Amino acid sequence: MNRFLALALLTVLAPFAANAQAPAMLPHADNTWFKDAKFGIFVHWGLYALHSTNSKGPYVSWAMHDEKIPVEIYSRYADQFNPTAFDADVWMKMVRRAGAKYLTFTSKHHEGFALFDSALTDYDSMDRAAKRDIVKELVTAARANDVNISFYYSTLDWYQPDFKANLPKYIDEFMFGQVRELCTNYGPIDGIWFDGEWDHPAETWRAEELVNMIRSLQPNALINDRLGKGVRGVTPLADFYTREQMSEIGEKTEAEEKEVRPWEACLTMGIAWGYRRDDGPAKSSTELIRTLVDVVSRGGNLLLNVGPRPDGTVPEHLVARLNDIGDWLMVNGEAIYGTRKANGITASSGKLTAKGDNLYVHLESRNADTVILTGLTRPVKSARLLETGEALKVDNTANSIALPATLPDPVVSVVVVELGA
Ligand code: FHN
Repeated sequence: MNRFLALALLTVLAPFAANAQAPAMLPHADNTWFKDAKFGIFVHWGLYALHSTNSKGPYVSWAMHDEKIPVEIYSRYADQFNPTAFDADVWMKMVRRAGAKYLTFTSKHHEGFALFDSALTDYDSMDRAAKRDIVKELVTAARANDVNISFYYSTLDWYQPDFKANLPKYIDEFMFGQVRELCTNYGPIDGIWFDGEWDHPAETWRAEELVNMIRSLQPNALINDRLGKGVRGVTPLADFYTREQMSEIGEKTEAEEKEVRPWEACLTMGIAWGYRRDDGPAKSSTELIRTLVDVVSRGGNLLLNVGPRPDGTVPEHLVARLNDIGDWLMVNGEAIYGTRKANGITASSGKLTAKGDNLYVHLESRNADTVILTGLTRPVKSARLLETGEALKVDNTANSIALPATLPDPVVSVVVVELGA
């Protein structure tokens, strides 16, 4: 074949050859349940809970790294981790009592210890002291309590020798293998929450193949954006974007403004993600409820973290805060669940959510006699306090709503504004 013809064929066929290599990306999962749920509970639990008794670092789940504990020493915790008081049903009832709709659980954190029965290692909760498949117990309890469940999985692994010695082999055999186990052995799941991605680009992690594998095994599972260095909040592979702690939650991003993807803010109540005996003063229930309202008003979800003790119990001061949030949601959940951003509309005070014909004005305090709405394209039909049902006077010329002398809830009071045709 002469060179000219070969070149011509190559030019014509090259795009097809390239496509033949790149796997056709499977469709994104339906994210409606996630956008409606608004509030989830994050649980960080692993061997680091045991180490917390003498950890000095702010991130106890990083103790092995920060305190330079040799693997052979740290891994001894696997033969001490025996959570006799762990009851998955108690956790799920805690989730529901908080008014949360889903739980995201650390199936394996950076320490490398799997809280599920993995055929790829005996460094897991089934093969060591606990002799339990924690993930399996949580999935069973989640289904029994109508709680959606996602698995956090750290691609970073301080235990597996190949992570340092032969990363491609670790990725191909161990990481892909364990994610496949999580997507195969526990029935339908609602999400995979990757973490620990920051040292390597998405190509190194083979992110497209990984996402495709998950979608082929779990078509309804939502996948987050921690798929490679620098792709958080931008990768089109993800079903939702993540933010972390108050510093990131405060940032308004273009992706948020343009609603490119749903987003989720994960937050600790104290300092550490995992259990830490001296975790310092936890955020108040008021701050947590107001953070939930802020995040939801901007189109996001709040994933609020607890770090259970080594025995499987959750510190009481954290449960108390979850119950306070649940109490507030019992009264005001209509203004949170299933809502969306009130695009194009602003209120003279408070934060807005929208659902159907209603706008919800979330007021932390009463700093004026009225609330004025701008950007409305429909007239205000009526207004009332959500908690008490008290009708509020409406001025349709000014699109203003008169507030009562005192608001019912010192944390956040909600005004329901019904819009006319
Ligand atoms: O290093 C982890 C940390 O322990 C925790 O799991 C958070 C939760 O998003 N993620 C990493 C820090 O960004």
